[in-house]
Amino acid sequence: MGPLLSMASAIISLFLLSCFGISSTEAYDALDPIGNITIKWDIMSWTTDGYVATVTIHNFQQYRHIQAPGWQLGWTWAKKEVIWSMLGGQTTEQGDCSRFHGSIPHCCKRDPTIVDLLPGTSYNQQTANCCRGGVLSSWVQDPLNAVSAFQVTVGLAGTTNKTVRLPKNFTLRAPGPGYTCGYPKLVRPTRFVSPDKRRATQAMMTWNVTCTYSQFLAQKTPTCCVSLSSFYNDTVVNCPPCTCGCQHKTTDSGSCIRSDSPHLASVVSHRSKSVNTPLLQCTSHMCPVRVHWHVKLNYKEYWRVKITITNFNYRMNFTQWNLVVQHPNFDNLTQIFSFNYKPLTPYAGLNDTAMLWGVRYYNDLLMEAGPFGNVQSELLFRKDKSSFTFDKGWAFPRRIYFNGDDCVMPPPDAYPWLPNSSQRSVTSTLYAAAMILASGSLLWAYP
Ligand SMILES: *[C@@H]1O[C@H](CO)[C@@H](O)[C@H](O)[C@H]1NC(C)=O
Ligand SMILES: *[C@@H]1O[C@H](CO)[C@@H](O)[C@H](O)[C@H]1NC(C)=O
Ligand SMILES: *[C@@H]1O[C@H](CO)[C@@H](O)[C@H](O)[C@H]1NC(C)=O
Ligand SMILES: *[C@@H]1O[C@H](CO)[C@@H](O)[C@H](O)[C@H]1NC(C)=O
Ligand SMILES: *[C@@H]1O[C@H](CO)[C@@H](O)[C@H](O)[C@H]1NC(C)=O
Ligand SMILES: *[C@@H]1O[C@H](CO)[C@@H](O)[C@H](O)[C@H]1NC(C)=O
Ligand SMILES: *[C@@H]1O[C@H](CO)[C@@H](O)[C@H](O)[C@H]1NC(C)=O
Ligand SMILES: *[C@@H]1O[C@H](CO)[C@@H](O)[C@H](O)[C@H]1NC(C)=O
Ligand SMILES: CC(=O)N[C@H]1CO[C@H](CO)[C@@H](O)[C@@H]1O
Repeated sequence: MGPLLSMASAIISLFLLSCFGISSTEAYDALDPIGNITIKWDIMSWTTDGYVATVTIHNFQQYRHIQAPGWQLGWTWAKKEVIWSMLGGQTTEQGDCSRFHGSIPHCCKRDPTIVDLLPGTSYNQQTANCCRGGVLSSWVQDPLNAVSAFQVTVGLAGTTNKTVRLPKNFTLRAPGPGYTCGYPKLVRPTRFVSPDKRRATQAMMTWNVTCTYSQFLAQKTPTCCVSLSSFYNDTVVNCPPCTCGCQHKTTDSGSCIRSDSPHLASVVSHRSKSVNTPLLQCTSHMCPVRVHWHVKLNYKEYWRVKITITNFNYRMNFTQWNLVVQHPNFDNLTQIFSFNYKPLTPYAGLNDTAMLWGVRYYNDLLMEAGPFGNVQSELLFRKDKSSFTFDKGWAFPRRIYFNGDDCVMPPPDAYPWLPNSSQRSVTSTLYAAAMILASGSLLWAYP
């Protein structure tokens, strides 16, 4: 069964490559082909030695978000510009301002790094869309919070649209690597329409910078894996061993703690170490996150899947997590329980990909490892007689992303089999059919 699946995906990739002329080394995501983060600079007014600009970060990515501790934006000034003051954001370092007397700039570095302010910042330090600790929601989950903004007052800069030099070398960290930003491009000055729509103003000058994400740049090791099971076979196919690392090492990278360890409570509550170093529960795969796909029930017209996402990191809560799942039956998804759902249709006519995420205040927080460190949902699919089968691993997902990162699947030849599907004999096929019918009729009796 394995070769068929991988052949199909190879053919699809080839098709995408030839149709869209994409090289696989580029930062390109087939499921979100135009996804990007756009940084827009609007010069709102001129000052005696520079300008005041509003910088807006729009997350146009369907499912990739930036969670705490938030984004970090950097650039290199073209000349000797300084930042006199900021609202709604701050630079991480002031740099050397020793040449200034009297008023001291907020930042004198040639390559400043900006971070968002924290929630609860006093009103006189705020701007619209600031002060969320650098958290940017994904476009699909929460477009209102997919934007972040701050204001900079720039000095020793040009004071007309002919003399301003655009900053160079934009960098966006989330806060780790992964994003690559292009050159700033002058665009038509932004128009701002007043809330009552009776007056429009416009920026003096506007430029855009587009940043795209590449998982390849972001990290070397995977962070998520997929395990599989089904009602028709007792075997639970676990994540491949050592998917995200191997335990047993004494080094920090392979360290983990057993969930039954007597020291667990004290190690977990001991938070003196950087909050960002994961503390993993020991597993054979050592992934911080596992997605389990269980083919649960078979009805006459429908079939049912249970998805469980488990967090194995004792030091991480995932807020606003999301899942992207590819399976050919998503075009006939009938019902989904306790998760939000939106079809992703990157290509016209292809409706096999779904984005799933938690329900606000119910399960949008995937808690740290432990008894509450999981979220689950069930999906009900309507069978399309022309394609539906439990054979050849068809009922399992083709691809899963957690928070935009690819989850490693078990090899297709390890998928749970239909009983005796290896021997293509009439009896085994009949047996399989009978078993499926039997379970179907049983389930119909279920209320
Ligand atoms: C960035 O995303 C926006 C919104 O989807 C899209 O209009 C724009 O063309 C994208 N930019 C690039 C350079 O892909
Ligand atoms: C510049 O970015 C804004 C959003 O930040 C977008 O609405 C606008 O279309 C972009 N302009 C161009 C020419 O890409
Ligand atoms: C600069 O301003 C002039 C008019 O004041 C305008 O014609 C020109 O398009 C502007 N250039 C840019 C890059 O915005
Ligand atoms: C661009 O920024 C990166 C990282 O901040 C730095 O390593 C690189 O030297 C910079 N390039 C230029 C031309 O300033
Ligand atoms: C996760 O959230 C819970 C409840 O809000 C909190 O008690 C716990 O300290 C958080 N854990 C981490 C690692 O932030
Ligand atoms: C994709 O399938 C879902 C579930 O059947 C349906 O609700 C949605 O309208 C479809 N979308 C498109 C673009 O066909
Ligand atoms: C499944 O969805 C496709 C495309 O939306 C539709 O043509 C087909 O009739 C559906 N099948 C069933 C059994 O509902
Ligand atoms: C269940 O699937 C496994 C492959 O994961 C296979 O080795 C085993 O024989 C199957 N069990 C039955 C009863 O078919
Ligand atoms: C249920 C069933 O038919 N099981 C058979 C599967 O095939 C093996 C031999 O490969 C038989 O021993 C089982 O009885």
